[in-house]
Amino acid sequence: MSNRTYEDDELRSVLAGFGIKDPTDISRYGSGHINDTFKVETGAGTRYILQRVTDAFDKDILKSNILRVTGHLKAKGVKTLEVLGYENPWRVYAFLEGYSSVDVISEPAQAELAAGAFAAFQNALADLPEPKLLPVIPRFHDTVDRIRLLDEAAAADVKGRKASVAAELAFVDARREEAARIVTMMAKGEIPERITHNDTKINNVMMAPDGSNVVIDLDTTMPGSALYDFGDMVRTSSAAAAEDEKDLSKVYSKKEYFEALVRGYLAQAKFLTEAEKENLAFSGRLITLTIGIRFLTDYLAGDTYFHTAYDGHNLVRCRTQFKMVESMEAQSAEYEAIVRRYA
Ligand code: ADP
Ligand code: GN1
Ligand code: MG
Repeated sequence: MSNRTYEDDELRSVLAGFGIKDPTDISRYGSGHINDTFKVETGAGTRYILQRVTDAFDKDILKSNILRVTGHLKAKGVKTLEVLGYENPWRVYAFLEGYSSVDVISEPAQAELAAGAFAAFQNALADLPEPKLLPVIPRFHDTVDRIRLLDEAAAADVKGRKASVAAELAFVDARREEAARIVTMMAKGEIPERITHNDTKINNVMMAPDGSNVVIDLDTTMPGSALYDFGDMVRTSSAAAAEDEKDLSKVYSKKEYFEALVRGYLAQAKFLTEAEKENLAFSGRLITLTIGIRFLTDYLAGDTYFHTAYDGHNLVRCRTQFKMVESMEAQSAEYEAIVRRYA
């Protein structure tokens, strides 16, 4: 998955530094786009997750945030990632035995469970003691700023790809105005800042057969909006197909999954204000547009941020996101009605 390769010796010496001296197998793991993740098997049978964190993050802020967030959750008895060692840029987590994640949902119950898990996560962090968590990446979900970065990448056109994405650039152009809605409301104080996860895609919650779950990928847990968390659930958990499905006829947002998300989220997110509830349905479209813009920007910039498996992968992902946006736009009235029914 990653564009970077590692020698076995390098990984073994990193593990030895963490006191893990008997690895029997070290292999690439999961389908995350950002960090380099390995599953480590040992002679004693204990398994670990070894990760090299991306250079795109402020690593000192990241380490401090992760230790504070996991420490707080653990102290409250909420099952979370167990940090066994952390020496930038490497860290080791206990392997979550008995839990698994999916990339695409296959039944509404999974969507309901994931939404409840992320709402409970936000609840559990609401009383994290001061100081505020710092952003590992500033303006992470700021759609206006993401469009500015897209404009810059298109102007620079370092790979000569701009001409081939005229339709995608026009798609963004047609939505510039609505892209500002949430950032503007937050700046005016009309939508509150909360501690949020900021990367609520479905494979960032691990589930066990008994229905218990663990929210993982805590890298972007920082001040944000609950709407961004809900929106990213809609992007990934209401999708009928994978994020990089090439056959766009298979790509759409499923109403029954959306409804399950709303049900699961509103059952637990009792903290939501009226303004937040009024923007829940819109947030799905907005975040999906934003992530599509980020894939397109990375495509224009030469695929430097997201891991890609083949040439053009980021453009495929962008097109999938924009198809999802269109699907949500077409169902907008029904989605608004679903939210009103549960709110
Ligand atoms: P990225 O930021 O690149 O998405 P993640 O932290 O989400 O990295 O990890 C990538 C994948 O590795 C996850 O989607 C999950 O499948 C798996 N994973 C991560 N942490 C653990 C863990 N502690 N136990 C088991 N699997 C894990
Ligand atoms: C990345 O880390 P991962 O693969 O769970 C990205 C998200 C995007 C997502 C798109 C830190 O998530 O913001 O929505 O890819 N994470 C970061 O699949 O940029
Ligand atoms: Mg992840």
